[in-house]
Amino acid sequence: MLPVKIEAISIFPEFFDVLGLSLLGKAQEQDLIQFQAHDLRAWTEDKHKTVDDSPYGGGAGMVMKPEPWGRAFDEILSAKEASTVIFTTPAGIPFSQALAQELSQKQHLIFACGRYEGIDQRVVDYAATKADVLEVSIGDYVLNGGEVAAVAMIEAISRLIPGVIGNSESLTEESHNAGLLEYPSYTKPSSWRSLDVPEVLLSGHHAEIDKWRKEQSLARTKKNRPDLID
Ligand code: 6GU
Repeated sequence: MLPVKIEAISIFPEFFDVLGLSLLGKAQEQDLIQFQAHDLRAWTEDKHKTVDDSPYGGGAGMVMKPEPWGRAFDEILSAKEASTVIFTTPAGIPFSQALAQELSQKQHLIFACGRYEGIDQRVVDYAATKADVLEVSIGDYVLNGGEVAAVAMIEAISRLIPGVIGNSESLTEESHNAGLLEYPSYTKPSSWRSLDVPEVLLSGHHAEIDKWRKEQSLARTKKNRPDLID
């Protein structure tokens, strides 16, 4: 199997250094995933490596100018392979486990990370003439840039790529939970600082344990995420 290619374009490629750690680092060593972070400034042509300018129409902040992005896509997108470009933006569609699942089936992903007040919209329109394009947000809050959001999405996507997680049971167990939050977990010791592990988990009675876990999932979901119930 060809490795899944995941690239990121950013003015702070160092944000992606963390992807060399842990499971994702191993997945790259095993050639399941090929990850590469690019510095957008490599595609500037002026002495100051300018990537932003003031917005047409006025307003606060700066907008990322289109030319460096255009050159980056011309180099990274090839006519030979199908690519999906993900623009990170708080104005995007919500990221979800379902979207992670869908993106984990792709052969080539490119995360285009905006900073400042965003990227000139023509960059998105241009990329859409060469690739599948999505504008994606990780939640209803504002980050200074898309890098941390891209790292979160890359981790969620990568662990769904076959072979990346040794124990594929952890993946099936998660999907069994369909729609509800995970039940609480415990390990040894059975008593710690006067706090005891729930008796049922020590009983070895698997039907009772399953029943208890389902109840806990439901109770936790009602408390923490009532919007998920129905
Ligand atoms: Cl993808 N980018 C930025 N800058 N802020 C965000 C976000 C993305 N998702 C939520 N907030």
